[in-house]
Amino acid sequence: MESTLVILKPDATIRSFVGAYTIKAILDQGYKITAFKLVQVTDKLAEKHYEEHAGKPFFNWLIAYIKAAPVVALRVEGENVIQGVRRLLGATLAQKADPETIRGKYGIWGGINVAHASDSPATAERELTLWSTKAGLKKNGQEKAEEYAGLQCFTKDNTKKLREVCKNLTERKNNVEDARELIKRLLTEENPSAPPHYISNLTEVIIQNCLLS
Ligand code: 3AN
Repeated sequence: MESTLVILKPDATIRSFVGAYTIKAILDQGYKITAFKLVQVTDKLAEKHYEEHAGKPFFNWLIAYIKAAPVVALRVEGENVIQGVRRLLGATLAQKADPETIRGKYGIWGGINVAHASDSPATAERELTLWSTKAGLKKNGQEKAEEYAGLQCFTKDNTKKLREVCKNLTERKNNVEDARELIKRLLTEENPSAPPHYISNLTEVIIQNCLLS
C-alpha cells in the first residue's frame, strides 16, 4: 500500500468549494485520508518543501503562493495512490490541464493549480516525513477530511471568469489595477466569508503568476 502527501493550496482553501471537491474526488476513488491538518506554512517549511525548485524564476513566487493562506495537508493511502492522485489532478499548468481533471476544472491559471501531490515514492517519503516533523501532520483518521468536505457549501464557481482575467493579463490586454479589482471581486463572490487579507494575498500571487510569463 502506498502513501502520498497532498496539499490543498491557498486557492483551494480560500475557494472552499474547490478544496471540498478535491477531497471528495480523492475519497470517491476509494483512497483513505489518514491524516489531515490545517497548516499556515512558514518560510522555512516552504523552502524545504520546494527545495528542488530553488533558483528557478518562479521559486520566490512559489513560496509566496503557498504562504498566502492556510493550506490543508493530507496523507492519502491506497493502491498506486501516488500516480492515481496525480492523474486526478492533471497537468501542472491549469489552463493546459485536461478539463476532466481537478486542475482542468478549477485551476485558475499557470501554477495556481489547486493542489500539490508527491510525484514518486521517494518524494512521498521525504515530503511525508517533512510535514510530520515540521508541520505536525499526524495520523488522525478520515473523519476530519470527510467533515471538511461536507461542511463546504457549493457556492458560485467563477473559474471561467478568473481564467479570462488571467489570460488577458498574461497577454497584457488589461491593466494590473483593473485585474486586481476584478479578481478580488470574483474570489469574494465565491466565498464571502473568506478573510479579506487572504483574498488580497491570493490576488497578488495570481497577478504575479500572470506577469511572470
Ligand atoms: P507539479 O505540482 O505538477 O508536480 P512541479 O513540481 O513541476 O509541478 O512544480 C511545483 C509547482 O510550481 C507547481 N505546482 C506550480 O504551482 C509551480 N510551477 C511549476 N511550473 C511553473 C511555471 N512554468 N510557471 C509558474 N508556476 C509553475
